[in-house]
Amino acid sequence: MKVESITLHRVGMPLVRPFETSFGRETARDVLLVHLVSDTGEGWGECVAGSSPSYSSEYVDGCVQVIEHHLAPLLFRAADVSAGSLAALFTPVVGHRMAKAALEAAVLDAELRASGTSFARYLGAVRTEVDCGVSVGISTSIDDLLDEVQGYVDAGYRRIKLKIKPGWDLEPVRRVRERIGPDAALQVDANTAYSRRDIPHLGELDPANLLLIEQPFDEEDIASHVALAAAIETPVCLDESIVSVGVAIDAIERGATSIVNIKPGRVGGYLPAVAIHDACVERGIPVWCGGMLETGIGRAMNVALAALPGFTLPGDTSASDRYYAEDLTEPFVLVDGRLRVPDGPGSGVTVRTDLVRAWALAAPVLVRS
Ligand code: NPQ
Ligand code: MG
Repeated sequence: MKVESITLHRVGMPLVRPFETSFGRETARDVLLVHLVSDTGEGWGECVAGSSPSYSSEYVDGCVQVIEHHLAPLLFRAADVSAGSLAALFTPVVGHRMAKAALEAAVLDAELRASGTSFARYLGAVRTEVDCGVSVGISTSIDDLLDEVQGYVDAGYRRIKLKIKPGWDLEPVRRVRERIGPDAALQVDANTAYSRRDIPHLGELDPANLLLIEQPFDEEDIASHVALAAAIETPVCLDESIVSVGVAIDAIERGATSIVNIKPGRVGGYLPAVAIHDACVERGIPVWCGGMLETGIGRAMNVALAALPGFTLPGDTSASDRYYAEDLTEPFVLVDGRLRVPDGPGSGVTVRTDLVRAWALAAPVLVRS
């Protein structure tokens, strides 16, 4: 395709309840959308960066800058753009994977809509529905946490993930385990809040019989995760650290991670995400699809990815109403703890452009050649 224009929309999505992690508390999702127009049709992509550089170094204003001034010009200059050509086309720009992934999603959506192919089919999905888990934020009290968890259990979620940090770990985990029973799937996510000297403390989570502990240490500190994995029973799972297929293989081979969280935004797109999936399957490493509080646009694509054969653990691909009272697309609804994989062309969902306009935080940025 020939890319004709890219419009960047910044939308403020109110959250149904504040979401607190070890790195901060969010009451609204400040989301960047990419609307791409080409000679063969249009596509939408969602950028997973947050408004501040706290989950990773990327953030919305930075993504707008790098897309407008560095990535979009590469797209406009290319005679023929396809999703498969983007890795090579974007090599002049180092890093900025979330910005690249948002453009890749829009290119893929346009390409697949034009050929009448779904994301699921294109990526290699083998399921028509996916098991869903839910990520539960740090709460104001253990009683409030137990109430929130009970609500998700009642809604049918097949796995609970608790956000933890120093001072909010052993006791909340113990109480939630007691509430949901010994066989319920439970895991924790620290978002890098601990350091190597906390290894003995993290070992005290072992009796909770967790599926995994996600990213306790710094993104760049693979060695401490190796040490933790050797010291405790709970499987270690990396999230923030896994930025490429190379890092994934390195972390697996060093024994830093025995399960991998795959987020397309973090790794530069759906094609790199599939490459990591394939590398993990080859090495017998289970994967699951992470979440970044996506609207229906990113959620639709994530659900398609989560239908690949190596995604054997429930993901953070929750229903729309976990985060939003009203979604930017038709809502994703949990049925028996699962979401249906969209099968229409492209992402298979329709963007509600009236809401994109109504909830805009800034004037759209139109970029063209
Ligand atoms: C994680 N997600 O697995 C992330 C962290 C996260 C569902 O737990 C704005 C932008 C808010 C990015 C909140 C879940 C965010 C964000 C949480 C990422 O580590
Ligand atoms: Mg995480």
